[in-house]
Amino acid sequence: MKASFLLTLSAMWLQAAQAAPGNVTSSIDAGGQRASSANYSQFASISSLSGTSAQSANVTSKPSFIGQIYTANGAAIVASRLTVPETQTVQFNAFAHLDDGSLLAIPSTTLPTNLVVWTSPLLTIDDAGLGTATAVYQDEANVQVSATWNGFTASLPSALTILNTLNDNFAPYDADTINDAWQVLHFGLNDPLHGRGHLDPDSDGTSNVLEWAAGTDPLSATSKLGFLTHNAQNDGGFQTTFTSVVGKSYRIQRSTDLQLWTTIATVTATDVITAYTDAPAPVGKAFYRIEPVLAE
Ligand SMILES: [Ca+2]
Ligand SMILES: [Ca+2]
Ligand SMILES: [Ca+2]
Repeated sequence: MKASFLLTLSAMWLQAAQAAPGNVTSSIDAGGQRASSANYSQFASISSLSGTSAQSANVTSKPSFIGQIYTANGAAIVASRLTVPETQTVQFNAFAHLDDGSLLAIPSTTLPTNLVVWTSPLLTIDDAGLGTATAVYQDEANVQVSATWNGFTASLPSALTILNTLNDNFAPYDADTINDAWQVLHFGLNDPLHGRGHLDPDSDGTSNVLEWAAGTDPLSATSKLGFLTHNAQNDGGFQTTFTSVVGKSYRIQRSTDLQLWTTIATVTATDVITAYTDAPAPVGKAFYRIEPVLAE
């Protein structure tokens, strides 16, 4: 078996083996280009290294492949996309920055030696670098992502933008009908004891949901949607006035039995008091109510 293997080696190696049978002795030629022993042979030239051949069973050498020793002197990270809809994912990848200027991908693993620790204010990122955007109440630009590996910290070259695509999913104001941005505007980022939809923190008898729908101030008892005056007119018309918010639209509804309500007009307020005249009003009794048109 050894004899057949020897036939595959170069003439140079055969020369070394014959010179020192039974010993592992290296020899280098006069030019310093060739070195060989019973365990290896190597040929080097000025322009390139041709590689190393080895006889050891646990060593493999590839012709024309140069093994290198490198040192990591930094880290770098990239993202699969820079605009991420809320609750959706984005893949991050980390690289070691080597002393020869190249980048070496850091494999995803949970081994402590290779673990990349990701940080970001509005994303949760697992050990494999898969990030999930949190729910937001507005578009969030300039979202920074960084990673630490092996003592090096890297940041994305460009910050992310997380898009607000759902208006009622931001904790702690989620799933209560009201647009979360309106709640943050009036109650701050985290005040569910006053800001959730069913509550009435200004004790004016109008819940936050209705205050939001009407466009009124949920923290002012004098700011709420309601009728102010009613006047039957000589020509058979019936005029009513109600508090309003400039720019908001309201449906005027009428009923004669308090069962079936019919929208008779939709008006957009141009002042804090809006007047509407139903002419001619129905003969006999009639009831009116106003309903804010919800924003999209
Ligand atoms: Ca949202
Ligand atoms: Ca909400
Ligand atoms: Ca209220």
